[in-house]
Amino acid sequence: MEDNVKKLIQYSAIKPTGSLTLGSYLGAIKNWCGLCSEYSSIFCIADMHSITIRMDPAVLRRNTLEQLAYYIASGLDPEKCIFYIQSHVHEHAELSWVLGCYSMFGELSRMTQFKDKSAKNADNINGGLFTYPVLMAADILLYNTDIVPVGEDQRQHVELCRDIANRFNGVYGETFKLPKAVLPKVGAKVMSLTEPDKKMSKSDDSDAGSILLKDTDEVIMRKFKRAVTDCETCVRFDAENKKGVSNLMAIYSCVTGKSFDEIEREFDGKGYGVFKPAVGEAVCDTLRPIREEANRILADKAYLESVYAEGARKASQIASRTLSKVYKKVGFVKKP
Ligand code: AQP
Repeated sequence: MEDNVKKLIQYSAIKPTGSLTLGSYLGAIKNWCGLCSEYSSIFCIADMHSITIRMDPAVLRRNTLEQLAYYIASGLDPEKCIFYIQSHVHEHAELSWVLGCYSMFGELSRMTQFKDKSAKNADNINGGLFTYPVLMAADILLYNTDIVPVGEDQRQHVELCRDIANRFNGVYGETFKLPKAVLPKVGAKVMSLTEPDKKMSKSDDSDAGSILLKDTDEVIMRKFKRAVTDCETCVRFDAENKKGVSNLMAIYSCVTGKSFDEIEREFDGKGYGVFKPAVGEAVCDTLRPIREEANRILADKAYLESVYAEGARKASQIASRTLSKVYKKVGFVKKP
């Protein structure tokens, strides 16, 4: 990180609620990789965010390590980026409490994800689900973040983070930088293959609509062959009326770099029987090397531990400076 000191900072996180999907990769991780040379980079595995839904502790532990392995296997370099596990840096919880006192009930109630998750987990609408965006604001603000590369679904939370930071700065003077959400041009919202009205998510009850980064080629091909399309047979981008096909085109465009026009020409007159397996193969070619590298990294537990231990040390250094500044501003007496 030494030679990155003067660069702007990119910060992002994913919660290990399940296995990473093609959505997490195209909407977030791939974008992170592209920005790494330009930005000083900090990436978190947000395990604290994960317990807003009920998680089996063993599964959460496994997902956390698996996620770190996939970050590295996707091309993010631990020598150049900071990777850490959120619960290893206690400042997140502490800043979250302070920021909660500058977050309004009304604005938190308006968060789309809170409404969606409440509907999905009607028997467990807990306080953590409600204050999730406050913890996310703390995550971002602790690291003097300039940009937050996220998918479309997280844009609203980054906007709220700016509002909270602005409010705090208004009361106590310039304390937090105001971060900006950065979204990929294509792939900002990858939809489910079986229900193209719904976002592809890691915590879906059924994984038929989601491509997991750890899926084998065979499973990926099967899922694409079964992807929902429409009763026409032409490969044409129309996000309103041809949701399934447009989603497949967006995926194909992301993994091949081809424009929608090029894709339409490539599959002109060929029908979905040719198009769907072609998308599947292109995705297999992208994910195979990542999966193989992640499996290799996962087998080396000592290496993984050294990465997240070093990451926690570096992250804590930055986070503790921000928290001390905040504690001083609000009037807490300095601990001797
Ligand atoms: N389908 C998607 N298309 C584009 N981007 C996506 N992201 C997630 N799914 C898609 C982006 O990846 C990051 C994941 O962050 P997260 O796991 O903390 O939040 P999430 O958006 O709630 O992701 P999931 O997969 O839907 O998780 P669950 O099922 O646990 O709620 C974010 O940048 C997100 O935008």
